[in-house]
Amino acid sequence: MSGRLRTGLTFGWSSVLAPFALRFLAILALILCALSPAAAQQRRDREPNSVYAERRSKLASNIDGPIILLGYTGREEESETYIFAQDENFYYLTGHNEEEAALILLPPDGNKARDDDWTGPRQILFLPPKDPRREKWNGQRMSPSDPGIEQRTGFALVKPMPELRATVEKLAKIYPTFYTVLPYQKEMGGYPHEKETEDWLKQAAPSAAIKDIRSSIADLRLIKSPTELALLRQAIDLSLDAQFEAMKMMRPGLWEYQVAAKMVEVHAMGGSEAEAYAPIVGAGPNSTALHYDKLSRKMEEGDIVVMDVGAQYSGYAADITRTIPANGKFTPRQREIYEIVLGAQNAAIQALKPGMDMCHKGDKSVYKIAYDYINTHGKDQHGKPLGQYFIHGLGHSIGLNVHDPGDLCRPFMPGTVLTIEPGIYIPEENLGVRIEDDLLITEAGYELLSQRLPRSVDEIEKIMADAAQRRSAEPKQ
Ligand SMILES: [Mn+2]
Repeated sequence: MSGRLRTGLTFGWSSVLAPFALRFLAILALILCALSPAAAQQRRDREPNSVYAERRSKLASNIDGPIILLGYTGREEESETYIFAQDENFYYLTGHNEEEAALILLPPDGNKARDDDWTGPRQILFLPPKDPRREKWNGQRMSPSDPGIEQRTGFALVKPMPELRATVEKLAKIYPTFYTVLPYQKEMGGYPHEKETEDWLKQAAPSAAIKDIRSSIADLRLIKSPTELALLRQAIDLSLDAQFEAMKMMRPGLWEYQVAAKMVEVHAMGGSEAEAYAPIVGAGPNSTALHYDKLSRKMEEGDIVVMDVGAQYSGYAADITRTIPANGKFTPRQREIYEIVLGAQNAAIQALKPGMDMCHKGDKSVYKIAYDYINTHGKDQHGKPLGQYFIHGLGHSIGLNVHDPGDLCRPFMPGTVLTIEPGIYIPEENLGVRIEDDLLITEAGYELLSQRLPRSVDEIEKIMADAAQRRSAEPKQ
């Protein structure tokens, strides 16, 4: 989008600027590019420092060696439009969203293998030294020499990045085991960032065994804190606002990208820093492609439109889908399929409570409840049951990632936030329907966080009809 914007600006300026000035601007842009590969955008909000500190203590409480984590550098991507977003696990433990940082967490004093003279703080944050030249381009960054940096970051000790290596070398003389987030796709070599961290650690502490801390962090991330929940509610609220706007504007003749653009605008104007994922607006045949993101079709009379679009707010992702008719009125067949998906969603939602799961088998599975509902209601054009057209899982955790880490077969626990999103996709009928809502598991059962956005055929048709009436009453431009 900003690529297009930039082109527009250049055209506008070319009429008033002499060519040499344009060349100067181009060179300036190149310099800018080289100096600031990524923009760091301040998140609107974050949790209190005490919450991050508590998480760190919990994580370090039952291990026998230091945890070393490196944040992203901001050089993960060279595109000019890239907006820096911290590595999720690093962010989860620090709330720190700036380039180049590292974290050392030491286990409680009693857990060390050898006696030593380590008497300093057991949670250390490393930040880049102050660089006034770079700050002229990128704005202020936190640095270890800032007055009050400890209170600001919530760490008892903040050291300059260049001291990280010596600190790790010193710790390697005390602890035989180190922990970090190891690459988990072993066969593919893992993500570059995690592989780089592992390689760096192997060099800095060659004698140490390196163990994976990923699943322990994932376990913590599964249960949301009250402040995380508040951020998730904001992301969900903005996403619901956007869905309402999409329902109101929807009509044949619009392009998929226009609907997506309106939804992104609603998110951004409401304070969302980024989309939780690439917007999916798929009409007609595109409704049957699960992650359709080309957005290139002009909506036609009779099209059904799947809109799977979610905002991110202060790092937290919503994930909401509604499926509506382009012209405001479901056909009988669209309505039939829609109501089967809705019935399956309601059946699964009503069964949500601690102890149930989303496994594909077993008698605690809400996936099975949704699947069985779909498979025993309605038929395809050949008289076959519809289960074969429900081709994805029933849902997933959301949080810092739209697909937050979490084992689907693990029993639900209070504090988990997840999606319930059954779907039926019949390509030969150009008919795809998905309905996706976000829910919190509570002690008593669940809370439907996206309650405010209607799901029934009648309510959707009413919203669309009212909006169409208002549109026709407006004076034509
Ligand atoms: Mn989803």
